[in-house]
Amino acid sequence: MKRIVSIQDISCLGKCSLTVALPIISAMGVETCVVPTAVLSTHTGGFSGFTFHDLTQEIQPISDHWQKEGIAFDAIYTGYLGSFEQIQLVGQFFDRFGGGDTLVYADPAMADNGVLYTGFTPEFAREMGKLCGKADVIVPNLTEAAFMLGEEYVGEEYDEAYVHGLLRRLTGLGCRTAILTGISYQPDQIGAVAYDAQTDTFASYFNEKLPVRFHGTGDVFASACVGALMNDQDLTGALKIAVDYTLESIRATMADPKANWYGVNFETAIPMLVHSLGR
Ligand code: PXL
Repeated sequence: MKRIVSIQDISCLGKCSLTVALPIISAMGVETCVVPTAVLSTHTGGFSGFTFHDLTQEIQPISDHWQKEGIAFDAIYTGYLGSFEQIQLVGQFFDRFGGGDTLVYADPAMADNGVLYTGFTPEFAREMGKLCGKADVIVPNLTEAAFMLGEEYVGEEYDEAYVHGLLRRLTGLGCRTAILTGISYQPDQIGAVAYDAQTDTFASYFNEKLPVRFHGTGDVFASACVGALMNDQDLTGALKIAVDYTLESIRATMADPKANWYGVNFETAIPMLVHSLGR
């Protein structure tokens, strides 16, 4: 069995970060270890008055212990990080546990729809860009990509040439592969486009675009995608599994009269995800 470690916060309620990564990656047959970087009562997208307990001081002791125990990981998956110091410590974690066959996979979860999440600055985004440069694979959306590169966010108006250029610039940060999520060239289609700088090849996969927007879909996509890569899917196969699963989670949310506003029903779509791995 393969083993991933996911480094991001735990939002106790809100269906994002670790409460999404743990069940999804585990369901895909991969051991999922965690380094919780903070405990929040909820995510920051739409709730007010949330609590935030910082766990920065735990990152180093946890990794010290694991190093003593001789633990190794098949992948390191980072998501939402709360401070410059956390970015620096996670970079050190890459130095310790990355290298060799370990896939370093970074989701710079910090922005959407042209705006940074509560508490983040353009300087923080540039620092996250440096961390992404140390990764093998990164999974930003268009907003995160623009902020990391210090470019203007283009909104909904872009074409394939722009996306391909952006992907090349993202790999210019230093990572081998960049995957852009939430790409839509046609009103009724949405998906992901990837670029592998080592082979100079693009991959893409699209499916139906529903006229809704939900919080947490980026985390659902990122978790399913790294889980698929750990199941030996190639880039195109991983994009397909992750896009289809995200769509199915959105469909399940729309079909549920008691759905929560703060996250998607990724839970009831898990059987479909496992099935898509050929199980
Ligand atoms: O979904 C990304 C995410 C993770 N963690 C926290 C967040 C968000 C997005 O808003 O607020 C705490």
